[in-house]
Amino acid sequence: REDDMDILDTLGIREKNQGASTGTRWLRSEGHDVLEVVSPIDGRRLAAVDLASEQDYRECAAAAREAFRSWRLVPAPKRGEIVRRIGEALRARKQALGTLVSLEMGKSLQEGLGEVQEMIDICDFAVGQSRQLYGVTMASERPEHRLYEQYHPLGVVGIVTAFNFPVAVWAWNAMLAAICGDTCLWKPSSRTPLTAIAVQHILAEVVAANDLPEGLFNLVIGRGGTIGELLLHDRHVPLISFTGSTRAGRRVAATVAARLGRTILELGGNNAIIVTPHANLELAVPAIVFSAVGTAGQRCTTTRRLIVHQSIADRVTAALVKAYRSLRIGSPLDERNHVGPLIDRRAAAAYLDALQTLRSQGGSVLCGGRVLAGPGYESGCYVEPVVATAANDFPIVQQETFAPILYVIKYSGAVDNAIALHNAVPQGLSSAIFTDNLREAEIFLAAAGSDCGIANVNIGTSGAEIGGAFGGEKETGGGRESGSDAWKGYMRRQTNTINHGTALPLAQGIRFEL
Ligand code: UN1
Repeated sequence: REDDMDILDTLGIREKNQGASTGTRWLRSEGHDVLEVVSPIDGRRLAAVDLASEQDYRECAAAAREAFRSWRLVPAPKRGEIVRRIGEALRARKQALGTLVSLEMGKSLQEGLGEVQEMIDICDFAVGQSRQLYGVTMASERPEHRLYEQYHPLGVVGIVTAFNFPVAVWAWNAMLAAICGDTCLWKPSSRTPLTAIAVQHILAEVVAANDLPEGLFNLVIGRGGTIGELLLHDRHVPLISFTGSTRAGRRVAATVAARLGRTILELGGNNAIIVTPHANLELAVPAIVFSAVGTAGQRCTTTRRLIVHQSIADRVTAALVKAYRSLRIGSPLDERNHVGPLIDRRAAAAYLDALQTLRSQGGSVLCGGRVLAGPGYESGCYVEPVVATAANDFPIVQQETFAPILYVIKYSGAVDNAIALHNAVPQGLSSAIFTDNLREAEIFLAAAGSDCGIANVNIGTSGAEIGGAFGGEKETGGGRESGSDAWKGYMRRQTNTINHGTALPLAQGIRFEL
């Protein structure tokens, strides 16, 4: 407990914290709401935050616009050098920040540290990318003309993140935005404000040490209904990158589209693993368990459906139930535990609701199903991971419940039948197949296979590396973040035609003579 308080102190978290900052400056306006932050581990109060006011938002937004004017002129590799230093600062704080992620959000310490590693990885990626903001040169149809394209900084990027990856998803966006010459306005989840404040303190050191403009990285902690709405409607914010539920994402998409702004949307997933008769179950079973119960089922990439061939369904289910019975549930700071708490009691209530709905729709729970009480579980946020039987078309199975509930669905016949079930949900984030059969694997990856943004073979649905583009189709929103060419989303493309001749030929052979 004292150690935990030391960690807060090391990271600059005080008893009471300001909820808005332009970099090194923390804003203090009058009349704001106070948010008490409680750990889902044991219900203990960690600290308080003064939520940003409308005035604070306006100050941060103005600072972001002003900083953009100079930051866009800094050569991209020099911007990369700053991101490299941010990566160094994160390396130095990995243990403390990873522990705070666990304390505030409740994921296991291993996963908390992994989340900070994901931040460091995207910093490294962005440093390299800063020398590779490539546009291409095309062949002009006109003589003595050159046709090419270039990428320019876009402006202020609004980043709205969720509680489940309170810092990594910010880093995916902000580190790319930074090398692209953009400035950032970050609205973290109001369920995980302290990790955001800790990151802002780390950034402040880099900003101060390198004489960077105030307004490069801005933080505004407030409620969706107020600060979120200001951000969505702000016509000086050309891009909103939003991670959250499909329901909230619809509102974001509509609001930003109405002002013809851009969005990157990372919304709900309803990820499945297909297990065929050709699967190596030694690999499949632990992969399914990690994908389904890791982060207590609160990743957007969590495996929620298992589509298993009927000939092996009983064997796989029995192995899963056995593995689930051996899971240790408890404080995520104790490394012996596999499963920590859900984010809050509301999430635990939603878990119970989903199970009740499942039963009423004809499913049955094979193991788990209780919210735990008693010593170690006083916060009321710990739940037993569930394996349940279900049909793919149950309304509850069509929906994302942010809790460790795995629906086992049987298929018969060829792999095409499994793929048909797999794709028959509204969401399209991540997917996987376990098979050692080449044809099955390739059918799953081909055009008529998985309809998700991520499709894996012989690994689970969660735990993507930062090097690939991350995102999904259908109700997942279509956005791509992190690796590959996701950086292009943070820049504006310009096509340039240059005439170095002495005549004025027109395209399409049009003649226009004066
Ligand atoms: C999320 O759940 O919002 O692929 C992101 C994964 C992590 C990121 C998940 N690297 O599971």
